[in-house]
Amino acid sequence: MRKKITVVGAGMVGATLGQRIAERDYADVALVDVIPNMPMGKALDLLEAGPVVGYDSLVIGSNGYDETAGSDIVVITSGLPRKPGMSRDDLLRKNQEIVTQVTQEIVSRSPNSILIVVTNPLDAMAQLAYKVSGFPRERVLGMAGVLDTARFRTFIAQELHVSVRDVSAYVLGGHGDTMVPLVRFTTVAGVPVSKLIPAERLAQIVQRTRDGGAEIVNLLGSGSAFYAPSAAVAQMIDSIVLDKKMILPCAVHLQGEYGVKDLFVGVPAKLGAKGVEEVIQIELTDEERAALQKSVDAVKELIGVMGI
Ligand code: TXD
Repeated sequence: MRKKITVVGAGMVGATLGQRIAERDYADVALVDVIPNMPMGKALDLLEAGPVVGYDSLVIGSNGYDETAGSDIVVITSGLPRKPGMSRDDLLRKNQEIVTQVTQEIVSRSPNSILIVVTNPLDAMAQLAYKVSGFPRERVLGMAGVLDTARFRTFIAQELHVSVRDVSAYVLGGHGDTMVPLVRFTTVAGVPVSKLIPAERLAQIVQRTRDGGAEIVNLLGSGSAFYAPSAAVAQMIDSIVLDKKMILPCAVHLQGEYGVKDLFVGVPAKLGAKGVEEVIQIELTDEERAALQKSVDAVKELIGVMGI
């Protein structure tokens, strides 16, 4: 039987992800949103693209959760954008409410699903979904690292005029400001990037990667990035649905790895049919360890505000 993938939040990331999944033709898709009829409209539009593109994926939209029952994978993108006058903490609490409610609805109908959290602040929302769902850590993860490394890889490929496929990069830590790019493990066709790009220039590229989300927000004028984020989630889903066992940077519940306990932090993880099948541990330098600690502290602070 075809797999079933639910995407909660049929906004920019959610709907684009729905399209990417449908086009892969390996799963049916359910799109859920609170805006009346909107997910039904997007789902029907995607379904009607099937004959032209050549996929048979069934795509359904809903304002409720009955259609999501028995999902194999559920992606949570639902959330609010920050509005004028809203503090970071107000937004955090609002998204806490949304992600809590969504997770409860999902868990009651798809108790064996794998949850992939996308809503920001990413690491804190993943922790919340983990706590609310009661799922084992194998089945709750957050998307951020694949996007951050994709940005890093793009800029390196541009700098060196090489294929993006030849650039592999590692990013640890939280999403955004506290991200820890591991330049030591970043290579171009196997050659360490530090041998190809001068340190000063590399530092600029790292900074641009850190600010990657803001750069897009400023250009768009309203809303935030969605093509690269949805592509990143789709790659994680590929590895799970096709049991590819790719090692991808994801937010994972650490249980002692990297010296961190009971906290979601971005680390390289092996993704397969069971979800997170292994957390890959690499030796860090003191400097990298200190940078990771900053990430850990930032996530802890948000969790403190949420009171979970
Ligand atoms: O790297 C990453 N993790 C990220 C995270 C990359 C890109 C976007 N990132 C975050 O994902 C972003 O900061 C937001 O928190 C989410 C979704 O971003 P998107 O750009 O798709 O936002 P939209 O277009 O506003 O879509 C959110 C949808 C919107 O249609 C709302 O009506 C819906 O979520 N929404 C809900 N759906 C279901 N249930 C509830 N309660 C709900 N509340 C809002």
